[in-house]
Amino acid sequence: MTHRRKFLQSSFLSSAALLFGKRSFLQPPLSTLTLVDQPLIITTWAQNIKANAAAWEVLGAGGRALDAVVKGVQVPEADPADMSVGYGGLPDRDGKVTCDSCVMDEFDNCGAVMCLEHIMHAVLVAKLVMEKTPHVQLVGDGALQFALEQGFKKINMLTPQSERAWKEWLKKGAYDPTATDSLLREAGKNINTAPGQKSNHDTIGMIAVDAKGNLGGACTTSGMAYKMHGRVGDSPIIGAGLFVDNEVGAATSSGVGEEVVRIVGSHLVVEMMRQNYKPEEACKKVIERIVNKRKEKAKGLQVGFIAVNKKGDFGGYALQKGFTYCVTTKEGTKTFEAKNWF
Ligand code: SD4
Repeated sequence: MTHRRKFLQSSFLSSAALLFGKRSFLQPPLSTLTLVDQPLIITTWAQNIKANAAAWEVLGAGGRALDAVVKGVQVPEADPADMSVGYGGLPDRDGKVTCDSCVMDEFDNCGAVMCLEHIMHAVLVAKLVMEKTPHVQLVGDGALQFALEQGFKKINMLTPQSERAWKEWLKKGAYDPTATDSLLREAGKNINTAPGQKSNHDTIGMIAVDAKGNLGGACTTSGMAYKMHGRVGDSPIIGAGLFVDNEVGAATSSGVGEEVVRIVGSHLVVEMMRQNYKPEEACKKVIERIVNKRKEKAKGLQVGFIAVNKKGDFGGYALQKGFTYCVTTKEGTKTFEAKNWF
């Protein structure tokens, strides 16, 4: 899919260079500083239109892609009705809500937290890891310690609703992480359904192009329901759950994290776009990689990717039916169902 947009180039390069010249972060080559007059947000799951609306408040006002996505993904993080992201997320098998989150900007700066407990907005902690530490990833107790030092409040992330669902699950306690619950339910399949999980969407991955033509992305989740304590999926891993390359494009994923990590999925999607595949084709190539590697097993898995390139083309592709995404531009928000392999 292509969005018509005007690119205003080179005359702005020197002022852009001045603008960014004082930043301590890494800078992109000047040739990538292209001004685009139509910003765009693309987000996993059609139901995330409220998140897109929040992100658009920043992007539509000329703000930076990174700031927009960080604002947008906080919507499901704070929403107890969303049982796969942040507050009220389904817990691990020990009843602990552990969150994974990462961000990446147009300068290749990135930050992540993994297995973070007790903090509503993991994405804000990930952003501070990027901005205030010499590191990219903080994990578990160390991530929590950093968050508390930064002034975040410790809260109970397990809502009565998610606790009820977990207790229901405990009656059987069987965990076979072959596919994500809601994805397969949407696809009309009955594999690995988590009892009590009402939410019909999963991890939020949001990527955006801003008015300057720069890219940014965020991905945040409470991860696979009833996972082993300490398990980390693809979502907070730069290159797996999210990747941004300001010369090429950005991609993010939802689905069974182990399968995405195995092939460093989002990075691979971006590399496909570097080889001139359009975003949907790039996502399909990477899904094909999973199919080829996992053979029969792939039939019981769900993984979906979305991507956007520097020109504003966007698209998505999934293993199974039911993977949706939403796109916001100045013309409004549209939702799409991705094509699928099986
Ligand atoms: C994970 N990728 O923790 C996440 C879960 C997810 O749709 O996206 N579910 O593996």
